[in-house]
Amino acid sequence: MKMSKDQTGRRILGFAVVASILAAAGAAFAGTGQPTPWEVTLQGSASPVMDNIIWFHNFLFWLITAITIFVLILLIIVAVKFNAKANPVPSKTTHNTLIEVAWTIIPVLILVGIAVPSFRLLFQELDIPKADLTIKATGKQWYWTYAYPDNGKFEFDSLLVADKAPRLLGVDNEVVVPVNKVIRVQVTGADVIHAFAIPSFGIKIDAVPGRLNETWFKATKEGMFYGQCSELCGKDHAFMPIAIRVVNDQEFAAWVEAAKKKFASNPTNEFASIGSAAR
Ligand SMILES: [Cu+2]
Repeated sequence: MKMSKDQTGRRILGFAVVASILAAAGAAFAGTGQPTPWEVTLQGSASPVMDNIIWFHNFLFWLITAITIFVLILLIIVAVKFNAKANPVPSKTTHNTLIEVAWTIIPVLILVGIAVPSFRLLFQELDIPKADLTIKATGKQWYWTYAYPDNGKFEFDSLLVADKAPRLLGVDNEVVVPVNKVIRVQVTGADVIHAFAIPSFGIKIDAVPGRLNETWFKATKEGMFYGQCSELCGKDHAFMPIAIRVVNDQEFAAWVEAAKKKFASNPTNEFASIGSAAR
């Protein structure tokens, strides 16, 4: 008996230690806009939505941990106290009203407790605030095309550059957006279904041909943030990264002016050609 109690204690301690190490490791490696070696949890947040996704993830993690430990303790008690050797004459008890009411009500309360922040997060993701800037991302086999419909209507392709860091995430033309501004992202597909995803901003939305999907993010930190196409879309699915550079307002304005000139002659630029025809 004594040995078993020690074992139980040690098991619970072991579980708690592993859980704390995982949480600590997650905290230690968080904070970059790209995957890092030995990363064991979500990428660091750089948007209000991702802040809440991480909060919700941690909330569920500890809730699940508590429930799992509780069930483990019950199982251990049953196995130790009520095995045939320790308890040769079993009790004939069949019902206990208090326990039956409790094991119905408590799980319901737990589910309601999960549902409230879950729905709050869902509404935050889907209810797009008034946008400061709109960008349009079109998934193609196998690269992305970006347009800035309210900043000179230029358009450009963004392709993987094989030897550019970070590996498999570096591109020739990065998306540039201003910091602390609500960016509405319109997403569509030109050929097959792709998906536009940036972990640090907490967004992932399908790029479906013939359909215009919308999502949004507000980058709260300057720097580079990376994502990848997240829908199996063909042989180079793994080689169409998304690279977003978040800059301050002045840098963004300067970039827009430079981009208007740089991409003016882009043959794929339908907006520009419409604009020049009108002129
Ligand atoms: Cu794709």
